[in-house]
Amino acid sequence: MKSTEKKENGLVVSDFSNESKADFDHRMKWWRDARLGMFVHWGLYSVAAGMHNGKDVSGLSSWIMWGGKIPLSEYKEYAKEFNPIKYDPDEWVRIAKNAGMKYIVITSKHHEGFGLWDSKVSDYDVMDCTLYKKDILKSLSVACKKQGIKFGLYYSILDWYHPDAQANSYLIPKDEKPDNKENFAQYYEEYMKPQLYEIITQYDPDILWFDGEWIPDFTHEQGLALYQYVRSLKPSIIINNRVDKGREGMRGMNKSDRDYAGDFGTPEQEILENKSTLDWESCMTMNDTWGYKTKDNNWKSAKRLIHDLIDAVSKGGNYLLNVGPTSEGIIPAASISRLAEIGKWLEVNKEAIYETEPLKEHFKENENIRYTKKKGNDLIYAVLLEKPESEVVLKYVKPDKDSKIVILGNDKSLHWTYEPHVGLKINLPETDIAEPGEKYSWTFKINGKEITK
Ligand code: FHN
Repeated sequence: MKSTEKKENGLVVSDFSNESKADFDHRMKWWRDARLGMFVHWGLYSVAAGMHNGKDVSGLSSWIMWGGKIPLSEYKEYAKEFNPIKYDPDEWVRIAKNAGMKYIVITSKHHEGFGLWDSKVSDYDVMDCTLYKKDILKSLSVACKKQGIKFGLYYSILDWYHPDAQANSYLIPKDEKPDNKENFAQYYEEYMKPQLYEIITQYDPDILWFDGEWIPDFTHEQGLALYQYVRSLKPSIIINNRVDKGREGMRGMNKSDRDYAGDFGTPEQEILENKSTLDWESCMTMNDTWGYKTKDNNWKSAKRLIHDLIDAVSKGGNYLLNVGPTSEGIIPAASISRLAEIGKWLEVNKEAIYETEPLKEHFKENENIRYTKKKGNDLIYAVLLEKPESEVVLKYVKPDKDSKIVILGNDKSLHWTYEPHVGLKINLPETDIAEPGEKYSWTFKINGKEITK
């Protein structure tokens, strides 16, 4: 074994800290090109759906055990009602693909501690305590592979079920919390890592999306070791920065006080204000909550979702858009209709999103214009978020001499002029560009170069 390796329960755990930039870029390539994924929050909280004992519980539906101060003995009863007879993994993957999503990340185990697979180290899972008794992760993994989209697993370090992880629980007042590091270390070694071994070796995920890393008992040293452990199980896997302790709140990027493990930052419910030299992915809900919540009908418009995608991609980020299926396994109709709109928009505009990178200096011209650039050539896209007037002036693009400029979805070559002190002036066609349904953007395709300072 190399000096950088050690054996753990028969697994040779390597040290990937010195991965070359070329190897890192190779591993991240599909993920960077993908740009758009589907997040799925599904668990016992989907049965509660924001209510407990007939009363609304405020806050995130995936936090109802905490928000409702529900004792574990009472909360476990929801497992008897978790029976997703309408769950159709092939249909879920079709919905994601039709929306132009290139990967799916599903909660294997959220903070509640309930597993959507048959774990050998736990009886708190879909096989041991529900009527359903089928391996949800397996069927979704198979459906993703069959339909050619990447498969990811979310795993919560925070666990409100396991007795050795309880000191992080809401039930113990802060000043009464015991020093639980020893017990948590046991949970980490004898429960968490075996579960990760199970879900990685059995379902072959392309992404491991950790969460719940903020708890006091979980340490930076454990985070560093956890990254190496997961990469050793599948060297090509991509792991978010919540595997360690670097994340700076909901902005999701790592603090700069030291090196932290993790391949990409995870802004949550927000999009970075500017580009970053690091990889990042904004995870966002379509309404106000992650898990299904009967009374949460505060749905964002398709226009807002599409504009968020454009904004993230213009700054070099990915967009992980969430759905919260019901306990029967149905993705809400309001989510499906928005995903269909996103898919229709991408059918026309996908070349401005997939396999793109930000411009060197300018991701936007003003609040109404975002730029993207095709990787490896001089194709620049100026995406107007609101309907332009009779002409558009772009200050940061100089077209190649004979560049044909079109609006995606219409092959009509537009008249344009370029003067250094004015910029690129594009005349719009008199007649509106016919396109089925609502128009969410006007994407100008330009062969040219960015004008930098
Ligand atoms: O507490 C979780 C929440 O339920 C949800 O899973 C989000 C998604 O990133 N993460 C945590 C909140 O930051």
